Amino acid sequence: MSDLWNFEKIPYVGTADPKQGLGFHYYQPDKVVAGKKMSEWCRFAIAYWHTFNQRLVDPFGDGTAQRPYDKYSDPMELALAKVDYSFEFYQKLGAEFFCFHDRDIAPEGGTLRETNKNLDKVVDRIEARQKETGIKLLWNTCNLFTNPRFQAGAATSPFADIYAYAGGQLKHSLEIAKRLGAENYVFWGGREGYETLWNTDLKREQDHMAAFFHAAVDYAKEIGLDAQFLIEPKPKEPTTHQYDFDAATTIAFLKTYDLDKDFKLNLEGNHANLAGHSYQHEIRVARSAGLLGSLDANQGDKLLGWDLDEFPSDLYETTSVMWEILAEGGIGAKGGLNFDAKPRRSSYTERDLFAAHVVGMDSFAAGLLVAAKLHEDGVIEDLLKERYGSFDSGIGAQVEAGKASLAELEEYALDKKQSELISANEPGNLEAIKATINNYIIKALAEA
Ligand code: XUL
Ligand code: CO
Repeated sequence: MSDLWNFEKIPYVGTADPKQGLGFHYYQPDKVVAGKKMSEWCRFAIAYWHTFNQRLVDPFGDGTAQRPYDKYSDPMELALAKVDYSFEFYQKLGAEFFCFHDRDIAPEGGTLRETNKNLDKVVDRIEARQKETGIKLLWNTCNLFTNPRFQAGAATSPFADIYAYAGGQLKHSLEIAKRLGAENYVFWGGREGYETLWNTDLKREQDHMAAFFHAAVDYAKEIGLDAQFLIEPKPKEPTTHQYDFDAATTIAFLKTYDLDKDFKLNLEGNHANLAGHSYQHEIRVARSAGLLGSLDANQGDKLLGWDLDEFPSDLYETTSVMWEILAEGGIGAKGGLNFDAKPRRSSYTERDLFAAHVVGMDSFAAGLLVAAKLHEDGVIEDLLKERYGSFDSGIGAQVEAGKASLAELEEYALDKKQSELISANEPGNLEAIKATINNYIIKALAEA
C-alpha cells in the first residue's frame, strides 16, 4: 500500500474506551455473526462521487473540502491520480467495494466519442488497481442528470436527440460494468420526472423510460453482462415529482412494463424519508415483493426536508435495517451498503472523511449485533406468530387457503357479539415493544 493519504490503516480498537479516536469500536470484518462474517453481511461500498469528488458545497456556499489531490490542475491527470487515491482509501478503511457514475471518474470531451476515450483511460487504471487489490465494483451507473443537456430529463426527455444520447451513454456504461465485473448496475432517474403536468405527457414519458430499461436488458444479454439491474427510488429533488417515487411505485412500474424479472431495487435511507417513509418500510416493501437488491446507506435530518446524505449514525435505524437484512438472509443476492453520504461542510479535513466512514461502518456493525440478538431470541418472530395466530386454524386458515367465500364469512360473523369482536383484538403492546428494542440495543452493545 502506498502512502497517498496521511493515514494508517484504520484499526479495530474495541469498546473499552468509548471516546472516538480513529478506530472501529464494533466493526470487525472477520467476526462471525449469525453464521456469516460481518464483512459478508455488510459488504460496505464507497461512493466515488461523494468521497472523492464532493467539495462539500450546499445551495448557499462554495466547497470547503481539502483533499490531498487538490494539487493536480490538469483534469485527466487529476482523474487518474484520484483512482490511486481512491484505492488506497478503500484499503486503509477496509471497504471491499466501490460505486461510481461514469462522469465521476473522467472529464467530458466535446462529443460522446471523445468523452468515452477519456473514460476508457481511467477505466484502464481502475481495472489495474482492482486486479492488484481485489477490491470489487458493487455497481456503476451513468450520470444522466448533471449536464445541461439533461435539463428536461434523459430517457423521459421530450426531445428524441437527448433520449438517443442517453442511450449511447448507457451502452458504454454497460460495457464498463462488464469489463470491471460490476455486481449490479443502478439507475437513479434524477431528472426522470416532471416540474409541472401542464407541459408533460406522463404516459409517453413512462413508456420511453420502460423502453430505455428494456434496451439495457437486451444489450446486457448481448454482451454477457450478468450484473443485477437496480432502480433507486426517490420521490423528488431535483424534479418536483420523480417517476420512481418510492419502492411501491417503482414495483408497480416494473410490473406494468414487464421488467420485474430483470430489475430489483436499490433503497436509500434519506430517499425513504423524503417519500414520507422509514428506511425499514422501504426495505420491507421490497422484501415482500421479492425485489430487494441493494442499499444506499445514509440518513436525513428530522429538522431539514431535503436530501442531506448524512453518514449513518442512528443506531435505532441501523438496527431496524439490519433486522430486515438478517431476516432476508442478506442484502439481496448481490447487494451491499453503499455510503451515498458526505461529511458536513465544516468537516472538511482528510481526518473527517475517514471518521465519517468509520461512524457509518460502526453504526451498521452495531445494528447488526443488536439485530442478531433480536433474531436469536426470536423476539419479533414470536410476537408476529402470536399476533397472526388466528389465521393458523379455523376461519383464518380457510381465508389463507383462498377458500372463504363472502357467504361463509357472513355465516361465521352474523351472530358474533360486539364484545367478542372487541376482545378478538389482542393488545398491541406498542410501547412495550419499543422498550424491548431499546433494551436490546443497550444490552447487545454492552456485551459487544
Ligand atoms: C441521489 C442519489 C444518487 C444515486 C446514484 O440522490 O442517491 O447518488 O445513488 O445516481
Ligand atoms: Co443514492
